[in-house]
Amino acid sequence: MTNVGDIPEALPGALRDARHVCVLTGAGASAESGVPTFREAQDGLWSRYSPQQLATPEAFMADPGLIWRWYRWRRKLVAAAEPNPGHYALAELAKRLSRLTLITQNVDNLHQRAGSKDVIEFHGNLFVDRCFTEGTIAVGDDTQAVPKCPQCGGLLRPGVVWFGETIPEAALDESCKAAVDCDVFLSVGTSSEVYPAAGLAELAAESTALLVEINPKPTGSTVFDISIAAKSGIILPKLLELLDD
Ligand code: BV8
Repeated sequence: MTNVGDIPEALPGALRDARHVCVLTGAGASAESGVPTFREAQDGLWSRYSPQQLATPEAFMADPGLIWRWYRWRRKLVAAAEPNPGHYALAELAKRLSRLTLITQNVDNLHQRAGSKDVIEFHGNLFVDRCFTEGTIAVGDDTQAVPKCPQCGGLLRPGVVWFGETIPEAALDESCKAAVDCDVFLSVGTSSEVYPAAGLAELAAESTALLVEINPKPTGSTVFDISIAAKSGIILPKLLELLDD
């Protein structure tokens, strides 16, 4: 059922009565903060690249300098962005509902900056550096075009999960458990194209959960009971308001 822009009457009550709500966010949840979504054309210098080409270990090994320039451009852009009303509403929902698990595909730290706690970072974090060889978190010299690992002297890389890389085990395990256990699965601002993140909704669909997606555009996913065709920065604060009605 697609509701254009409005919230089905049963949804606030379903959230209020839920023992456990699982929320998965994607790049669309940060769109109203001015952070380009993953598949939107990138602007300027980066417009000739597809993020999927750049966000890979192969691209990093081929030209670590290029990849560091891209991530540093994104760090600057995201650091200048502010959480939007959708981020704040999710942080508040977690305080008001019995139990809310927040899983994000985003690497922009905006949920944490909006006050969300225990965020499961399914694809890592843009602001963390890791040793490319050891995988350990490290702090390099940011003045270097390609920072080096202070422990082993190897290359440092951004602490995100690239295409072709596995999801951090704890994040994957905790996310699957929440998807299976939840009474409501709320997907916010994702095209549901990237796996295994997109598989979490399919996991929830195998149980008795109510599945809801919030996205102004239709996604290819067929597992959702309710699709709200609207922006998350509009709908999530409205949902919060309706909780008390
Ligand atoms: C892996 C970090 C095992 C980096 C990212 C099946 C099973 C397993 C794997 C695969 C599979 N099929 C294919 C694969 C491989 C691949 C994959 O899924 N490819 C896709 C392209 C088909 N998956 C992997 O490689 C994953 N690893 O599975 O390991 C393995 C190992 C080897 C070989 C095989 C398997 C790792 C994937 C992680 C990649 N890293 N990010 C970085 O950021 O630099 S993914 C990247 O895509 C971002 O994290 C982004 O969040 C994520 C998903 O995209 P979305 O968030 O949905 O963003 P998108 O732009 O697509 O959509 C935004 C949506 O928002 C739109 O629908 C739009 O309408 C909506 N929107 C816009 N404005 C708003 C809005 N919504 C609400 N409000 C608004 N205002």
